[in-house]
Amino acid sequence: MHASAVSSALAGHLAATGYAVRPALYTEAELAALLACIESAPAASPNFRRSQDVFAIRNLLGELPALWPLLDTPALRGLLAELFPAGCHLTKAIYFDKPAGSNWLVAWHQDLMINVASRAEVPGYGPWTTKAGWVAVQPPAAVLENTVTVRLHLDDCDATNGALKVVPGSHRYGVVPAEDIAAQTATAVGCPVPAGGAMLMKPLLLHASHRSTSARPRRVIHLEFSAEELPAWLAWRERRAVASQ
Ligand SMILES: O=C(O)CCC(=O)C(=O)O
Repeated sequence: MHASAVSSALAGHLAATGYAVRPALYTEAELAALLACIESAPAASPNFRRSQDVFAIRNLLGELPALWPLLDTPALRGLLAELFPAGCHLTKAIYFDKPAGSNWLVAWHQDLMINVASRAEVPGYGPWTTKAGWVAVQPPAAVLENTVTVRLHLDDCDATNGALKVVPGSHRYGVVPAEDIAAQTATAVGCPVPAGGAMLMKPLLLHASHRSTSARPRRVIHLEFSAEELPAWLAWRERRAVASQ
């Protein structure tokens, strides 16, 4: 099939349903190198959060700069070129482990906030939150609509170890008031992803995950990419240029 046909198929599927699974984005050897890099992290900064139920590293590429050259493969570049033919940048990177038997469950929600360098009053931006020095704001829907989350799975993931559940098409509902979310979840589906594969997701897609009943971990590198530039006075907290193919 011609590359542009593949491109429009993936972008079209994502536009229609709000999510997609791309298996085998990284090879076993690439996964091993990513895991070795993460495991070598000194874990000394407040951006590391470790408990019995979750291990998370936020500002992942700031904490572990050696990870980006391992992530920035021709396969990732090809995927991003399909999703953003005119180019994009990375806006956020987090690592999450939902360890074996974890009780961490995530309630239904949309990803409404972006991290910015500092607060500035700009029409259309708000509400704001500040937590442990991190400033986040809800941008206009256009910013969220032009963002794709790539969740790279480092382990086989199914319903027993916390695969995301999503409501197909719900990214087209706009911002759903918290009290209306439960009524929208009857058509939810699970999203199993094999190790080395990625789940792609629009931030406005309703999603949730169960606690783990498995003996397997569920390690994920969560990367957000956007084609949107923020208005003057605002800057993405973790912005990183992404080379085109
Ligand atoms: O990884 C999960 O189980 C949930 C993560 C999530 O909901 C999010 O990143 O918004």
